[in-house]
Amino acid sequence: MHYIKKEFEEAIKNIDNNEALKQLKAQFLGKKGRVTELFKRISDLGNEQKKEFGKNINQLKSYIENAIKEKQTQINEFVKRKSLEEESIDITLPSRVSNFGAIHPITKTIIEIEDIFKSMGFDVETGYEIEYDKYNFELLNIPKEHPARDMQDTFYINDNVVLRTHTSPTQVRVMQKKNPPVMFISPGKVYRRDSDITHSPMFHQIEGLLIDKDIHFSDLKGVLSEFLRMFFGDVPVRFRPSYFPFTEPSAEVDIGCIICKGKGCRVCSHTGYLEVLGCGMVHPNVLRNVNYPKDYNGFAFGLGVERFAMLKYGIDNIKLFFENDVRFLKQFSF
Ligand code: FA5
Repeated sequence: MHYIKKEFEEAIKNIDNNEALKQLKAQFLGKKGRVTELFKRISDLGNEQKKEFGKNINQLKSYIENAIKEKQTQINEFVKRKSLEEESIDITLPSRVSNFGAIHPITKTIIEIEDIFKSMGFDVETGYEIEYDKYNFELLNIPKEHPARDMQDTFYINDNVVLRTHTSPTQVRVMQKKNPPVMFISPGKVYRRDSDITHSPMFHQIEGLLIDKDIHFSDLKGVLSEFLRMFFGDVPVRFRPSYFPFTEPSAEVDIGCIICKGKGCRVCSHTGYLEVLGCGMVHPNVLRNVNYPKDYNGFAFGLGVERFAMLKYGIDNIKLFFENDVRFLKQFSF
């Protein structure tokens, strides 16, 4: 019996996991285990010996049971400590960077322009992208067969409905709804059959309209010059006579070329200036079409958002805005 105990003690010394411990238990206490075998030998003994032998086996059995229990506790504690060590958090590691979305450069430009005009007291209105011919053209003093219709290549849905070619129809819609004075800008998508590196079939415009008593061309010049200074910084601004059917007189506004600083380059066709928007005093026919009183007048303007964004961020191809290449868009996530 003594040698079984010794054998057990030798074996348990080297055990360090639950599986091996289970095997050891079976080896000594299992059905065919060393201790169980001893019990079978009792029947061969005389009465006196039986008692002594039985007592010794029971002592050995409980010794082995206790030793196994103790080992089990040691193994459990070891496993727990090891997993705590392995799972511990290293608070000195740098954090993982999340992939944040960013505002699209066109949306960003619209927000920036809106903020400037809001700071001057302009409201923000919205119009319709699918528009009646009447609003896109006729009420803006562009009757059918008028040559000015050729200025904007139009997507027709049917004879009377178009994808709006500019944001100017919003002028009429707001004036029909509100009595003067009105003072608002209106951003949105517009559509033309047009496509090259500076023209896209879908692009964004921002319309502006101010109607009140005693409004002069000098007010138009003052508001737009201040807006351009706030958006582009200190650049030269030039008003050039132009033609739009819905304004009279009409003008186009240029800023000193941002690329060559006015020296003349390919981008500004060696003129030193870049055209940025169209404007003018609202044509009396347009005011008459919305039944505004005769003592009210005002000015309107319309600008291309992509053009503003391209100039501000030095982008040379309008398509980049719409290809949704994340590498391009990421550069604006500041
Ligand atoms: C107009 O659309 C007038 N409605 C602007 C206006 C409003 C004048 C109120 C007077 C009073 P124009 O066709 O020039 O004007 O377009 C305005 C701007 O839109 C242009 O200066 C240009 O920057 C931009 N633009 C025109 N076509 C495209 C296009 N296909 N892709 C991108 N931008 C364009």
